[in-house]
Amino acid sequence: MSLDTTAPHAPPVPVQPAARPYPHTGVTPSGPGGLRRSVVADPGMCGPLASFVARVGDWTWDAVGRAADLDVCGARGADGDPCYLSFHHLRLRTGGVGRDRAEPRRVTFGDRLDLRSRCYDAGRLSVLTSHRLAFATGADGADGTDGADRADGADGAVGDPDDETRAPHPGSLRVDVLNTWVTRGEHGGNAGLLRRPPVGYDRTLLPSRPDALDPTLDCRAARTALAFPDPARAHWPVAPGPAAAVDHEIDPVSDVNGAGLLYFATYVTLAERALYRQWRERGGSRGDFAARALCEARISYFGNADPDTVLRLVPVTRTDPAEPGYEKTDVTIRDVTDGRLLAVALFRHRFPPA
Ligand code: KGJ
Repeated sequence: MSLDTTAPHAPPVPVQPAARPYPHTGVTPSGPGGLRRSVVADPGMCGPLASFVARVGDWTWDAVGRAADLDVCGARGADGDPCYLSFHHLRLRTGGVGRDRAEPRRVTFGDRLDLRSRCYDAGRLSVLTSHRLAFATGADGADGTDGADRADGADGAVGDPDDETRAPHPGSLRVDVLNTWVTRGEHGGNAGLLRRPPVGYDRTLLPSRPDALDPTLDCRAARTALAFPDPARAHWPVAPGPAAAVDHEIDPVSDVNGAGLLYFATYVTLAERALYRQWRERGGSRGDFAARALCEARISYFGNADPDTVLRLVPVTRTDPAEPGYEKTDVTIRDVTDGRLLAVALFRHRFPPA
C-alpha cells in the first residue's frame, strides 16, 4: 500500500494499489468462428469514435484470421498481389439508457471489457463479424458474473441464431462488420477495387451468416436513397439550418492506411467532423455536442479514393418531433471531381441523455 502525499495538510489517505493485471490480450476460442477476448482499454482505443472503430477493425481482422486459419495481414491473390479484407459495412449500436448507455466515448483508460466475436461466411467473398462488448466490473467479474453473461444476456448463447439480431443489452454494445476481399485493379489506384480472394481462404471454415444479419438490402437502398431505410423515423422533419457541405482534401498525414488506401476509420472521422460543423452552424455548443449519447453509427463503404482526391461530405439532420433532443444524421461522402459515391453514413444521437 502507498500513501497519498499530494495534500500535506490533510490526513494521509491510503491509496489502494491498482488491481492486479488483467489478461490484456487474453483470447479463447468459443465455438465455430467465435472467440472471447479480455480487453483492458488503452489510450489508442479511447476518445474519438474513430479510434474505437479502428480497434474494432483490428479485432475483426484478428478474429477472421483465427476463424479462417489465415494470415489476413499477409494475404495475397494467385497473381501474388496483396488482397485486403476491406471494410464494406459497419453498424454500431449501444445498449442502455441515459448516462448508463454503453457508448464508445465512455470507454476510458484501464476499463475492463469483455468481447465476444463471431465470424460468418457472408457469400461473394465476404465475411460478417459480429462483436459484442460489455463493460466488466472487476478483474474476474467482481460483480459475481464473469462479464460474458453481461455481453450476451443469460438467455442466449453466442451463436444462437435466435439471438443474432437482438439489440444490445444495457451495459453492452454491438458492432456488426461486413468485410469483402479486394485487390487493386490492373491500373492500380484505389478508385476501382475488385473483389478477389486470397490464396488459402477457405470460407467453409466459417459458419453461415444468419439471414437477419445480412446488410445487403439496406446497403443497396442506401446507395440510391443516400440514407439507410428507416421507416420508423421517416416522418422526422429535416432540422432547419444550412446543409453545410464540407469539402476535404484527403490528408496524407492522417487519412491513409498502411496499404495506401483511404483508412476505413477515416471515413468515420470525416463524417463526424461534417456533423460537428453542421451542429456548430446550427448554434450548438462544443460541450453539448460531446454530451450527446450515441445510439447508433452505421456506414456503407461503396468506394475508395486516391490520396489526391477532394471529398465532399453532406450531412442531413432530422429531429424527432416528439423529442427534440433526439436526432439522426445521414452523411454522404463523394469524390468532388466525378461525384462518385464513396460512402453513406448514419448517426443517431440523444441529447440530453435521458
Ligand atoms: N455493404 C454491403 N453490401 C454492399 C455494399 C456495402 N457497402 N455495397 C454494395 N453492396 C452489395 C450490392 O447491393 C450488391 O448486391 C453487391 O454488394 C455488389 O455490389 O445486388 P447484389 O449483388 O445482391 P457492387 O457495388 O456491384 O460490388 P463491386 O462493384 O464488386 O464492389 C465491391 C467493392 C468492395 C470493391 C466496392 O464496394 C468498394 O470498393 N468498396 C469500398 C471498400 C473500402 O474501400 N473500404 C475501406 C478501405 N479500407 C479498408 O478496408 C481497410 C482494411 N483499412 O484498414 O482501411
